[in-house]
Amino acid sequence: MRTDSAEPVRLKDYKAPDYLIDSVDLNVKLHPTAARVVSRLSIRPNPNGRPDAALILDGDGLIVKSIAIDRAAPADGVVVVSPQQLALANPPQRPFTLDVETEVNPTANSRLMGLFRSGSAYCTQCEPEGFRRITFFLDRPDVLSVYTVRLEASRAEAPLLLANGNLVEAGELATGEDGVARHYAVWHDPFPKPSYLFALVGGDLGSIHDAFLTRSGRRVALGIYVEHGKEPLAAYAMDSLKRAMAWDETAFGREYDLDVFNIVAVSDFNMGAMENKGLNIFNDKYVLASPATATDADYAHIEAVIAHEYFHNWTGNRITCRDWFQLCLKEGLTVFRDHEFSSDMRSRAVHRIADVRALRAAQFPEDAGPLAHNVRPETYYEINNFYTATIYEKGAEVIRMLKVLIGAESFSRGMDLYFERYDGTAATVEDFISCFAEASGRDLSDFFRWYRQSGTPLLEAASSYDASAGTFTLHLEQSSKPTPGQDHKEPFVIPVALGLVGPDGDLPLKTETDNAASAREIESGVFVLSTPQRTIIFRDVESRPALSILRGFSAPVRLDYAASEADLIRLIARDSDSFTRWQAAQTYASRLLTRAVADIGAGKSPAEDYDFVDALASVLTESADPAYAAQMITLPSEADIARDIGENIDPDAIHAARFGLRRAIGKGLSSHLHTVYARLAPDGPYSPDAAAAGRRALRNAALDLLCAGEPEEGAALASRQFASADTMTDEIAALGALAQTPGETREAALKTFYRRHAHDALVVDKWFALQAMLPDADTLSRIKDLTGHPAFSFANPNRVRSLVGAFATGNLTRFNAADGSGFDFVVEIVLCLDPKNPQVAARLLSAFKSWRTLEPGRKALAEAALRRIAVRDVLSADVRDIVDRSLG
Ligand code: 0A1
Ligand code: ZN
Repeated sequence: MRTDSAEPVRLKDYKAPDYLIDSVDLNVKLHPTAARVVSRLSIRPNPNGRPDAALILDGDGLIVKSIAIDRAAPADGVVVVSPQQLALANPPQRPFTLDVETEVNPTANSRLMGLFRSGSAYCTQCEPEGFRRITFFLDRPDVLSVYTVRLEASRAEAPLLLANGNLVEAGELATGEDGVARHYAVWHDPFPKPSYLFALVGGDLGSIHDAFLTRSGRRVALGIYVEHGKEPLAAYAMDSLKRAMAWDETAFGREYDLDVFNIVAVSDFNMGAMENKGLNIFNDKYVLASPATATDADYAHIEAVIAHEYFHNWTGNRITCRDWFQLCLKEGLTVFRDHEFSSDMRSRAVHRIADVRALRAAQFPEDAGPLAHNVRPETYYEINNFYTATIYEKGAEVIRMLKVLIGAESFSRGMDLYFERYDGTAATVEDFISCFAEASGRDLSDFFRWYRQSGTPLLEAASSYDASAGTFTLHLEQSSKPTPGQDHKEPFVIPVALGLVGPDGDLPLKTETDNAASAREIESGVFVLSTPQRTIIFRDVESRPALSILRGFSAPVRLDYAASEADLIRLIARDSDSFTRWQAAQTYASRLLTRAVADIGAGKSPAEDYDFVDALASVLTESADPAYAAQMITLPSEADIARDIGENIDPDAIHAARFGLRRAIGKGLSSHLHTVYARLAPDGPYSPDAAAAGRRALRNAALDLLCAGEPEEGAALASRQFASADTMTDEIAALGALAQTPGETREAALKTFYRRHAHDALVVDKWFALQAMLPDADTLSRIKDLTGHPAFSFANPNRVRSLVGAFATGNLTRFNAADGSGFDFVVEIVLCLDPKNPQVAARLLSAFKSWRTLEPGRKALAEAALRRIAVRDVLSADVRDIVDRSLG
């Protein structure tokens, strides 16, 4: 719990540790309520630390049973212990050992940090500060130690005993007085690692096994452990793992380094997964899949998360972070790597669009609101709250920009240098960037502002065409609004990839400049804006071109460019860049939707636009890639529209406007949509691959529009699909389509879906989420009822996220209901969850991050709801931090 006087942790206060811990020997006796942990630490003064400093080990709620220094009981007063700290005021100034025995209660651990239970299994989560809930330690990422872990448990309760590294020994123990047959296993991890990468698992689990031969000939035994009976559901995860291992060798030259790589899936987990050395622990949502239970999106997520955690072995584990301010060093880079992997496994164009949609949905609002923070933060109160879209997704975008800026070759040399120079160390973002400066010979100090300044820059573009001179002039300006603690921003270094599109496609880029370097830069199609503004003149342009700007989304900025509607139509038809072609359709739709919201607000009915509908018709008839066409016909989300409008948001008007445009497109494109729907009917055996998934995506996008345009015919199609679907993708899409219309059919379908899948918690989560996102007026009372459903539990983070999380982040109209009922509900849940699982409570509360953009009535209600939390005397540090910053 944090008091109001708590001081933040500051980057500028970083000091090397005064002591190092070379090795850790842990002996863990698993027990449901009284697990014993005996730890032997080999400690020595750090030559780079302060001599004679006190040694203060972190703890969190630990019960101490015994302590020894160099195997002897310390004299009175030598060691001062509390549940939160173990302190030696005058530790030996030479190498010594410290033995500490602690007791913890895994069953009572509802925070799911440290040693806890998921079902009957024991598992751990130590990032960022969970190891101190197991034993006293210098629980900071720059203390690297070699771990040997002996695990002991009842054989019946936990026949499986896993820890990091390689298994060195295992065996039976004499049956104790209690008649329980016990056994043990010893694991050794030769790679020095920080405590946050420690893991153990004990339990009775099923498994699948495979092997991977690295390119230098190491045979790695692969295991995935799941609940008994679920083994076949782990096959896709195993396949993804092998592809990720092979890809990392070819794309980044990185090989796996232990003899074993294990993954354990558990159903109670705060996050997606965790990259513990050699023993990844996963939320089972990112492991288990079958065509009948997982959607295509689920398959894509499994592939990405399996790869992400595996890639951490080099970016995170072999090279770790000096301190938690450097979190993006491992997370942004690893997200960049998993995006590249998924792009290579699937359609790069479609993947880029999906990534940008996700960035705009999660990161842009963060950057525009009270929770905005740097990609490399400089202060924090609670590090748990910094596992954010900014650190992860924007962190990845920054690296992507770096690659665009210095080119693929220099980028690759920089990566090699980084691996070579920093392997085995705890590094900083400066260390990382210095490798690219060296590899490219470029000064990247201004580029570093992306790490030091928060907020999404606005890129304004204006153009003019001079027919007589044959010139096209482009003026670019950047500006950045103040963000918390940063009133003034220096210009960002923004790579702007662009092209000019004529009636038949791309035009050659010729510029009017005497400066050869600048001409080369512009003719390459990537223009670097590193000053507040710049003008480029293109010559030999025969007719007014359409500007295709920010190709591939070359920088994480907001773009303001008043393209004519005719230009947008040309880009939709002709742009050679698949991202800007899609963006042109989104921009057009967003313009129609923004106008419609204003019309609805003024009591008028929105005007229809046939040109846009015609352009989408051509997409449907001409596009060769169904997955891409699906993206093209999917309108901006309600949250996208809210962001484009930016202030004085009325979510109900946005909902009505979007529904109106969907209906207009559904009606206007009816025959095209019917044709697509019929043409893409499932044929042949199921495949999770991108091509098959793309066909399903387009067919279901067509169904969605048909249901909006022709409710009765659409519902008939959806009912048929719901009855006969043999994939979860098609089944949940049909249910979603039926759920658009309140009434008996919807309720009957919801009941059927539950009956079909009641035994599968992950599928029931989809059922919770779908209902939580219904725009109907009675959704909140439905959700309240569902919190009492036998399949729901506040103790399980997946359940909470699928019901309450989906409501707070995915139901714009009802969460922001005009009477404040949505805010009140979420606040009530946050307060009730906080004492049990503060991390999940705080995450839920961050759904309020855009409250200041709402219209005055809703804004006042949101503020009042937040204040009800803020006035509480007892809050976790996690929730206190989010509520204070949200109101700050
Ligand atoms: N490093 C993990 C994310 C993670 C962070 C904290 C956790 O604690 C509950 C769990 C996982 C990743 O990037 O996948
Ligand atoms: Zn990660």
